[in-house]
Amino acid sequence: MSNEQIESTLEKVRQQNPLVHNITNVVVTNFTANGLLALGASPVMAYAREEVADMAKIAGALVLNIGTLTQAEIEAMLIAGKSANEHGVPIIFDPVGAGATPFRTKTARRIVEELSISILRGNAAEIANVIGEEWTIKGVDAGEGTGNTIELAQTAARKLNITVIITGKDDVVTDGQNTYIVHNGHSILTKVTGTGCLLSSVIGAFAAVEKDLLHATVAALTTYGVAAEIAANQIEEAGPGSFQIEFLNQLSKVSSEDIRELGKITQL
Ligand code: ATP
Ligand code: TZP
Ligand code: MG
Ligand code: MG
Repeated sequence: MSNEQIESTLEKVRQQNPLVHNITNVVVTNFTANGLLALGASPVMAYAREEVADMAKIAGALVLNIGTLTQAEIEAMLIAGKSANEHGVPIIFDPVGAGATPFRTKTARRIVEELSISILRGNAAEIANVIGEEWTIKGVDAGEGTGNTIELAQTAARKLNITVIITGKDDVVTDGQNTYIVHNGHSILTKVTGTGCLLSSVIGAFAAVEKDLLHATVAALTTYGVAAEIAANQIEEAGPGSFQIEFLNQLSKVSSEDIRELGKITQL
């Protein structure tokens, strides 16, 4: 995939301002809305069973995130997801903490079974737990598993028949046939909560404007990683508080030239 394709997809997000319906966790709600706005998308959070079907059907993408799960939210996610499926709206699923508790693991598996998910994004431990592979996990952060993340992503994509992204220092994207590694990003992303969750919603914004999901995902990951690198460079040694703010600035500013200069993608 060329940098030109990535640039034109980012341009489409900024021109079309896609509506992204998020059913996400209480930790990251504000950061997610601000990150989507900065990028040029239009965020909405809607959780009530009474309205989620109506919201999902008018959205460009639906993002489901189980970070602070409740029984009521599970019901809302299933209603919203069925409506999205009926209306051809892509669903991005972030199985935060799958494997940490039986409630999360069971729910994550239920969501991939009962809904037609387009894109699954998580750390290696979460993806392994969604498909029932061995991996370790502590809380919502990745465990110390040393398995091969490329193989794991490909296995998950083939098993579930969807696009899978495993993030970490390098990000793996695969539909089971074609696989890309996006090398962009910065370690300070791990010091701000919600950078994974916001990424899943940003992928939603790109999937709303680009039907080729591999293409949409690689474009989202590259844009996000390049913005993080520029933000980290701007704040020098200031720390995670300054980074969080500067990252929002850079999501709004990251340009075609930046992507051309800094984008680092390998196709396997
Ligand atoms: P975890 O709970 O394991 O931190 P997460 O849901 O927060 O998972 P991450 O894997 O941290 O998601 O991915 C969020 C973003 O941070 C991605 O863009 C990823 O490339 C980037 N990232 C994570 N770790 C690093 C790192 N060590 N170096 C560079 N970028 C990183
Ligand atoms: N606890 C429940 S959800 C959440 C925490 C800390 C946020 C996780 O965000 P991310 O993006 O996976 O780091
Ligand atoms: Mg992280
Ligand atoms: Mg996460």
